Amino acid sequence: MFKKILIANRGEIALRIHRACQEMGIQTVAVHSTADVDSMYVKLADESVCIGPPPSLKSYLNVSAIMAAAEITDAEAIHPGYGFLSENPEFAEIIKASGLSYIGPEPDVIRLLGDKVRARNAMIAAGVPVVPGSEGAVHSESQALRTAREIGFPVIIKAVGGGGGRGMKVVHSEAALINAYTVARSEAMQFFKNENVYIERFIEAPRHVEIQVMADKHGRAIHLGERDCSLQRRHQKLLEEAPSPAVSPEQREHLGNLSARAAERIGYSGAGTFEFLLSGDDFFFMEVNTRIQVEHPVTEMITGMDLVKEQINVASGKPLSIKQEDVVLDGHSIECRINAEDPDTFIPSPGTISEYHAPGGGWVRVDSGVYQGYRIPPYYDSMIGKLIVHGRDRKEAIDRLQRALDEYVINGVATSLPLHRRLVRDGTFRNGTYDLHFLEQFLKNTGQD
Ligand code: MV4
Repeated sequence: MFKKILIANRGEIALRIHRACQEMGIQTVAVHSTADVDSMYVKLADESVCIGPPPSLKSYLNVSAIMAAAEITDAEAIHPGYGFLSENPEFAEIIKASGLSYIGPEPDVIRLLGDKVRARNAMIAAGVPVVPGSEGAVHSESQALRTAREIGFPVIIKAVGGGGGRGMKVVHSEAALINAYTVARSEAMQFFKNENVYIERFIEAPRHVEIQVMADKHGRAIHLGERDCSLQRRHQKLLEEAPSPAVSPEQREHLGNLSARAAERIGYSGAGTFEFLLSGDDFFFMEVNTRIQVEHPVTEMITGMDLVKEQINVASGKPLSIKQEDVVLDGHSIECRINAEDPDTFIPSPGTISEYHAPGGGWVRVDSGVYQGYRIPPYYDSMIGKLIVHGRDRKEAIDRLQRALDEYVINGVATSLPLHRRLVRDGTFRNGTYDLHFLEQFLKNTGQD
């Protein structure tokens, strides 16, 4: 096992990784920008290294500075967390070439899944259902038009190098296709340095359901059920839950096994998320996220497994700690993302937290790196923490969430707490029938958007 791990991230996830290391007897190295010296994760880490000024490009995305920090502290492995360098195959390659371990999949697997057309083809080969769409990238206007006619409108144009919802164009008619195709290509070039795009049939009001997979370096993968992440606004998730209120035990087992077998086929190792859209009774593969995700705690709460510890275990070469038949999904868990932002306009609200009181009691978990008197810097993502609850069933989890949200005090900055408090009292949320477009509608109806 590793003796020392460098955590190439900040905020609540850096603290989350530190805690797993602590319990495993592993020393931690925190890296931080000059804006993050006062962060909780920096205070708690065994060692810390300043890697640059506030802008991410000069600190958390600065590969040379991070490698230098690993070198001077004698770290044996690097955990990338989420965001920043977490899905960058070159970063993983440099770490391996330097004789260190990367806590995540092999660079070539990250590269394969980062190319959305190659990923889609790998899933087709593994028997995973995909949306009807173009066979690979679409290289001309006439090919775009032919493909769209074949699969039928509406269609969605996506960047081969994209993902996470960035650079997509929904097209409702032939008349709008050519212009959308041209714009999509130029935006793809601009955002992802790859102009290639592909086309899929657009699924109108689906749910976002994702399967958590964990794989070791000995060719074995298991699944840990699904999370429902349909409550989102502009591709920013606001609340996640497990299990999904829309997935039956039979669907879970089927989709879970398909995902785990696909992971084994492509030589996957570490934690991975297979993203699907659910429309009626049909599942369609979207993409694989090759990192630990923000919403991983809801899976931890219903499985009792520590996913970060398991990531570290399998990265060190150990086999999976648990067999598929020993995975038990127990009860229901919900996570609220707490952002320092205006709950109506979603404009970030950095500043000093003047009063802070986190909720407590049984089956309530708070993953956050902030404290009373902490100054939230303006340079990074506005998420300052997550409130996670567990209940024996969905109703108990929601009632507990409502109670915990009412207890939570964060003053000095605007937060998403008031929005969450309205949401947990909403009938559609409570009956579990919401889809991807529900939140946008909810914000309109409650007159706050
Ligand atoms: C889609 C879609 C409808 N039809 N693809 C956005 C994130 C990326 N993983 C895929 N996304 C979508 N792809 C087809 N063929 C709708 C979305 C989508 C979405 C998906 C998941 C979570 C939030 C979303 C919000 C808007 C659109």
